[in-house]
Amino acid sequence: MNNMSITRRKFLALLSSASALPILGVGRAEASKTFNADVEIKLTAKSDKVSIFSGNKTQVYRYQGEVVKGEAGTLQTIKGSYLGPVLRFRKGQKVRIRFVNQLSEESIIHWHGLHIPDDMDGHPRFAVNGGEEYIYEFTVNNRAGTYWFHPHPHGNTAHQAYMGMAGLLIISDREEQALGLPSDEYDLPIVIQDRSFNRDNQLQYIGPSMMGMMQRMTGFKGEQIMINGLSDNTLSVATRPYRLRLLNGSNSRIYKLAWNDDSPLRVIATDGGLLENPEQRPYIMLAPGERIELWVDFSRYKIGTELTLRHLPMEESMSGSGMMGRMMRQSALSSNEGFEVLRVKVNKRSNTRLSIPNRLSQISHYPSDSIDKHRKFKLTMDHRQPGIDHRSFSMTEVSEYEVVKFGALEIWEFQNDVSGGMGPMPHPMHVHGVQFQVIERSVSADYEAAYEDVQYGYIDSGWKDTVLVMPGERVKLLIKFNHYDGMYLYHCHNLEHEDLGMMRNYLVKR
Ligand SMILES: [Cu+2]
Repeated sequence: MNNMSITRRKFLALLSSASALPILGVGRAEASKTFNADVEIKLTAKSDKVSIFSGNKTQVYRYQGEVVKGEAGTLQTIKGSYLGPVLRFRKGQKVRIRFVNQLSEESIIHWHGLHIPDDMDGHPRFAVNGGEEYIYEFTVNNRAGTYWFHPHPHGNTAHQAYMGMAGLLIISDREEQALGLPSDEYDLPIVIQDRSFNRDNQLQYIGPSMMGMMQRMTGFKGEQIMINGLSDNTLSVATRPYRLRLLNGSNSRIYKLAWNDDSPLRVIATDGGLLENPEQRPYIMLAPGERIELWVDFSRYKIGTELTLRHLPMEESMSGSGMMGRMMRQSALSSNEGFEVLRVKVNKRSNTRLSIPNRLSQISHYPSDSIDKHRKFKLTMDHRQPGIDHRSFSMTEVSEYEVVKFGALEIWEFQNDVSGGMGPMPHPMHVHGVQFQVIERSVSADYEAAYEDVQYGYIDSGWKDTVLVMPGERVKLLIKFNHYDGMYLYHCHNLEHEDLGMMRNYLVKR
């Protein structure tokens, strides 16, 4: 634990015992008078009970939302779900979010994918204790797209997210609205998570045992798929086109998704919004933290048709469930055998005919001759210690190699050269504060055969903030650091890896 945060916490504790009132007046615990918010919401993190199954209610942690200022549609609660509300913002809006932590542990919210100042980004150095608040104020700068929010306290992100703390953040803009894509009840979130429950309907997570330590090294894998925080994975649809917004909100499970009738998937957007043109794939890879939007036209199916979106069997080395997973019989859902993720019932007639636009948006491409720096980061799995270049997270530490000049255009290359005794592990790498472009992937000879099984499922043509780096793979990203200066994170989005320290700061300096 770092000195600064202890001091800060002690200070806040002093204040709290003195006044017994909500803490105000420290750092970002107070709303700024000069920031005229268009939208203001309150998000409370608390322990709660939800009826997920019949019988006993399930103890969860969840975000409960409330619109303080703005349209009621800013916030959409999913009935019966443990997930937080869907937040809907428009590009250019000024947003204030009052985060109230009513848990008995520290937490902070990260707005995954957004271009916002570093003290708004939910870095763990800003985590607040139970009973404390954090005020976020930022302008929505991003393009239309499917973003999300989740906790980011160091060492405890995986558990809090697992207990239910996550929600979608959907941004719209004029460019997107002009396309007339399916909207309202035809624009649906599909948050995919795996969870394990005991006989009393309570969530089971990794224990503190030796076995637990090993499970952490591979990442948690659950025994059941939850869609949008509900145990029912069935979607009723009409015979018309839909926009499906998929988020892999799982702690560590990677999905290889395909329709059971072999229809190709038509992808219209990635993490950072719309692609230039729709892309077609036989299957798509979706790693923790990644989003993908699909255009699905159900008009060609007869009423009564049942379809499933399945996870296709994956090579052990690519799924990260490998030897360790088998040894521990970690999960009833075998990544190597495949399973059902989403069931779709076509049961409503609709005469709405829409065709998928050929041209979705304009994506600016950087001139490749103006690259300021090429940084390489090795993803390392030392003895019980996942890291980046053999370094692990330290709250405010930035090495010289991690200082970036504001405005620079850089290549960041993540290298998953398998070494050490833990066996091959995929790592979905997330860089905070930016959207990047994937410009090159290569794979070592040892993994070529297994890689053949996943490589057609990548969508690399759009903006991304999280990229899957498979065992033996090297991925080059093009990133322009021209949004804000300050200290941000880059890390593995396998949440157990992240908590174990596979995370580092980088500093953008003017
Ligand atoms: Cu990882």
